[in-house]
Amino acid sequence: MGITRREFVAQMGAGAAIIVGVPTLPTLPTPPTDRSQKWLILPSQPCIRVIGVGGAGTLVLDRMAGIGHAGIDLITVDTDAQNLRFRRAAVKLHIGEAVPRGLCGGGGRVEYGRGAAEESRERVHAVLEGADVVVVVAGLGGGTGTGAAPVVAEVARRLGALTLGVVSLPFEFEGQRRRRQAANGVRELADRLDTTVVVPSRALVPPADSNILLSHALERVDELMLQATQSLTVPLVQPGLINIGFSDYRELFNQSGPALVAAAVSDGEHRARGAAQALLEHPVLDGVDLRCASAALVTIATGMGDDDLTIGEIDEISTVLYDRLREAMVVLTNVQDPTLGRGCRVTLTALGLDKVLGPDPALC
Ligand SMILES: Nc1nc2c(ncn2[C@@H]2O[C@H](COP(=O)(O)OP(=O)(O)OP(=O)(O)O)[C@@H](O)[C@H]2O)c(=O)[nH]1
Ligand SMILES: [Mg+2]
Repeated sequence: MGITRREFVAQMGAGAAIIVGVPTLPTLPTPPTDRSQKWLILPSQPCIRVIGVGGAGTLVLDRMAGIGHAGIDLITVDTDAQNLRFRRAAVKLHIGEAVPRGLCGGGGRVEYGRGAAEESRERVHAVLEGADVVVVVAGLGGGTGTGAAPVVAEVARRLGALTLGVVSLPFEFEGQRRRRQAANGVRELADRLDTTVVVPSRALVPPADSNILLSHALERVDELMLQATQSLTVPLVQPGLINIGFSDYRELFNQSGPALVAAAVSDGEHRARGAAQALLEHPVLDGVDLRCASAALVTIATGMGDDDLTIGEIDEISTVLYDRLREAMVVLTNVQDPTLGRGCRVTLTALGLDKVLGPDPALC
């Protein structure tokens, strides 16, 4: 049996715990048969679970946990028990205990990550059961994320969840072996995910920027993976005035294939147009013909959400972006992000980019 929302909330309240077995779950009460009793019918909200796999995936989830989005369940999965110990997600799943080297990660070996996830399939199943949407987050190139993420995606898909991925590709300097492993990983994931958002790390550090510290470069990757994960999930749990219903959402992401994400922030008088224009200059979109996108999700975030976004600003953003997206089906959403103050952030997830990214991801 899977984990209910109630159990997630209980886990959060009690502080995070490493799950070592399939949990026993509380059973929900049956509806009253006596007509004198009344049930309060609340609009049902889809169950969204974000699952970070391996070192990079679990770090991105830490950032999400720091923001604290109500209604999104966070799960971290790793072969590295030490890493899990420091992560903040409500549910932590240590995989591969029975595989030799069980406590300290996969050491870059994809077979190890895959074997660990296979051995723990039942527990992965238990933490994902009941989810309507599963977002798998991982840095590709290493052992655990690359090996285990496809197994996690397969479990989620078999459970009938809309299964999305946010994955990073390695930097150039990480070497050919990691890049090859990542390229294989993307191919394996593509067969199991409805939509795979790819974050090409090396595009985030253009040659002119080579003096950047490694830690800052990694932060850029973390940040874009976070924006991607948020834009796939937050509009569903925090509806703004420009809303997306679950059926539209499902249609948008169902078997949409490879995707790219870019985000930009601007403030001042023309913050909306400024953010949209900066977004199109994002290095990830350099050389990408957005006319190839079959669809796109545009998320507009402002400090006060609905109380802080004008029709004129929405118009400005759509005018700038529609010009580049042309025929794509575009869905607009807006969310609140108090950290933006008076600023405005626009995030674009361009879907169906088979011609740009597959089948051999040239960006690896
Ligand atoms: N965004 C981000 N990416 C990282 C970070 N560290 C490593 N990566 C990227 O993610 C890839 C996989 O690294 P990890 O996630 O550490 O590896 P793992 O999946 O835990 O695999 P093993 O440790 O080998 O079992 C690397 O090749 C890097 O490209 C980080 O701090 N942030
Ligand atoms: Mg690791």
